Amino acid sequence: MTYFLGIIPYVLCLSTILIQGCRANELTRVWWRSVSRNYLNYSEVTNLLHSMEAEFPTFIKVYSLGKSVRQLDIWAINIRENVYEERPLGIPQLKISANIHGDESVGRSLVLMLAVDLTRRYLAGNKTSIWLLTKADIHLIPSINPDGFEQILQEYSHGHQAICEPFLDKFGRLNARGKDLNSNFPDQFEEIVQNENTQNEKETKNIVEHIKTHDFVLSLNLMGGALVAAYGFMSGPLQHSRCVLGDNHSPSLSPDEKYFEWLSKLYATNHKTMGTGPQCETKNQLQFPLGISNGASSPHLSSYGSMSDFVYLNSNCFELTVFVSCCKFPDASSLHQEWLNNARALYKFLIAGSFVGIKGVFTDEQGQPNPRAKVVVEGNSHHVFTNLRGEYWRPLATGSYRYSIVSSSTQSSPITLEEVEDLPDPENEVIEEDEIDESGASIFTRNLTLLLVLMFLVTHFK
Ligand SMILES: *[C@@H]1O[C@H](CO)[C@@H](O)[C@H](O)[C@H]1NC(C)=O
Ligand SMILES: *[C@@H]1O[C@H](CO)[C@@H](O)[C@H](O)[C@H]1NC(C)=O
Ligand SMILES: CC(=O)N[C@H]1CO[C@H](CO)[C@@H](O)[C@@H]1O
Repeated sequence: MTYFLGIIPYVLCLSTILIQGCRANELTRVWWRSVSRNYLNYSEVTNLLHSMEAEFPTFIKVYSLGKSVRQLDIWAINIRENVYEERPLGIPQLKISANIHGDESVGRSLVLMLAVDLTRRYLAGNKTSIWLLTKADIHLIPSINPDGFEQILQEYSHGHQAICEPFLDKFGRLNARGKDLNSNFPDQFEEIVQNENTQNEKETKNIVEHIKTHDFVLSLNLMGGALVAAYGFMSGPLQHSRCVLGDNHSPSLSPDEKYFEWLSKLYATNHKTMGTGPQCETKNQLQFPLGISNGASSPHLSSYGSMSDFVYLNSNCFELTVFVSCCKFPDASSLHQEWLNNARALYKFLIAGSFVGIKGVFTDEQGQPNPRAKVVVEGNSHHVFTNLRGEYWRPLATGSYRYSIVSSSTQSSPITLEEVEDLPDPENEVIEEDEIDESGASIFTRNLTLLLVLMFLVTHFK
């Protein structure tokens, strides 16, 4: 009898843990079903994100970048362990955005699926998810142009009619004032050409402000209408005159072409079909044999005033643009397959972002952070700068590099030789116990084992 009473606390504790675990499981299952089978409209997304935040406030935070022209919020989902606390020193901020053209809808769903997938895997104790949530500060922006998306969703009644002809551009591509947001950023060739379309729109201003107030290291923007990973520059000295639209586009390469090519290949080869050959049949110009291309070199990818060129040239962040589907607005029933096509590539991108080439914290002799110092890699004319906390991240492809940090206020660092290694596989990495958040749900599984062992002991040693 006394023995029986003794196990009651364990049974109660076990059932609490089981019930909590089941609830989390059931919730993520419901969320997954809704994001992977339908195009969610603005209010559905708003509700989904707020329930995710309410259920898992320790690692999900939802915020708005500001409003669109029609007063819809441009939502961002911030995912990181202890997300309510200040970002730990040295943890890079990463960003994945989509739907800058409102009709390019696959990326929007992929970003939502990624948010739910990271959550459910993290709760189930998946090593890659835990690794990412401890080693990176992830910001996901499903829709930069919510007005455009609402418009196309209304036209095509929840995706029951696919819009597959590339570059149809009939509804929803532009924002509510008829502007193309991906041509709305200041461009490096601006002085040569008058661009009346630059930097006027609310959405663009919100994005620029977001970039300036964060320390993003690597970002990915998902577009549609082709199947290719496109790297900068997206504009060249030729494209700006709008009459040049033939095949005479030439590549416009950044000083970091080697890195961008590596990153594009990482995406394309980890995508189910992107890297394996010509994809979109309709037009010859849409065939990219390896699934990668310099943006400016293709008339269908190039863009004057693009977000990705702006990001690279005006912040410490490197941005890749991936066109994720030939069909911009496929039937919603294909969304799950699109996830299967892209999931591995999206995870690889996040791993690449959490493992950036050269990184560190630059301090002066007193150990104070040294902001605005220039990180100079030999043989490369593009520089990143240390931020207010002295942190820096310099994306570089595998190889060895000589670099130094040049500061005007204090002594610069000596030239250092740094080996950039291959990407790690988090599944084989050791995560130190003290890195894992105590309130994190992976504890469910560990304590469950602990409790079962305890119960076994109690029942066998009367
Ligand atoms: C969004 O979807 C919900 C549920 O399907 C529906 O009730 C609501 O009317 C939709 N909102 C708009 C603006 O279409
Ligand atoms: C954890 O999730 C990652 C990313 O989806 C996946 O590649 C990996 O196989 C998962 N690990 C296990 C053990 O299932
Ligand atoms: C309730 C409970 O037993 N919590 C424990 C779960 O496991 C972690 C470490 O594995 C402990 O620190 C908790 O006290």
